Amino acid sequence: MTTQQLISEIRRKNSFLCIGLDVDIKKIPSFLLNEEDPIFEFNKAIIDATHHLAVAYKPNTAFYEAYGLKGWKSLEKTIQYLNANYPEIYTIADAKRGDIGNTSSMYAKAFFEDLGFDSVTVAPYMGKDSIEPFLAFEEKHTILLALTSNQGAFDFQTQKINNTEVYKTVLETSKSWKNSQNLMYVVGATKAEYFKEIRKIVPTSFLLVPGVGAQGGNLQDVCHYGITKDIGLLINSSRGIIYASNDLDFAEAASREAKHLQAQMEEIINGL
Ligand code: NUP
Repeated sequence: MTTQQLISEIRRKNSFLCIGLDVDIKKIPSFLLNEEDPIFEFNKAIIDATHHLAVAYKPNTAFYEAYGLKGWKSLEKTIQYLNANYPEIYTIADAKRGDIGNTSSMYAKAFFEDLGFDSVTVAPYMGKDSIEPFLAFEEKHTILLALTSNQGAFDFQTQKINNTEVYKTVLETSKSWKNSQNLMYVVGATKAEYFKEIRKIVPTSFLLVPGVGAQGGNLQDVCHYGITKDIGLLINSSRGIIYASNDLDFAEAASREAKHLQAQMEEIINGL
């Protein structure tokens, strides 16, 4: 999906919500455990109940890899279900890959060609040649970790090298890479005070913003400096939406939580 198509979908739905499909078998309703593929059935129900409120879904691959071959199958079925039934929805594989070029090209093939995701998250620290194989897929987006939502972001990302914070160097340097128009960046919602500085370096790039909901990040604070004239934000919530209930009403409860965030987004868009 192109950036323009994503922007059109955001406008059509008045939403820049991304729902995180981080499925923990211990947290899903117990009646689903009788199904042959409980994780897929859970995702399918969540997607069917929320697709009109969200523009993107983001399975974090860890939650699938943890269950081995079976988990990978659930991931494959989930992306196939999204692509077949809701092709207008943007998909993100939150896999945080990146390796020497030869290996990165196989990661890119896995997520873009084999699974058919629109984008994948990538760690920037192995540098340009580790990211180029992802950027070589011109119709896909590569989402670089810039300033993450966790406490550990202060260990390296905000430290200065040559008087510049490492996350700023990541943003600035990556802009010179081939096909850099297809880069997006991860910036945690818990770091709202950094968005002003970040927008000075990447004024129009899309930012994937996790950390709203369970991690305590605030939507309004992020939008204050983060939003652009084309919105430029995908705000992710995983646990805050998908585990709103673990009873028979789990999908409706997820939809209620998604609606709550979408309504706030609509208000913000209308106020621009
Ligand atoms: O900086 C990041 N913070 C973060 O939480 C980068 C991420 N990719 N994530 C992921 O976003 C995290 O691994 C999880 O999949 C999701 C946040 O989930 P939740 O806190 O909304 O449940």
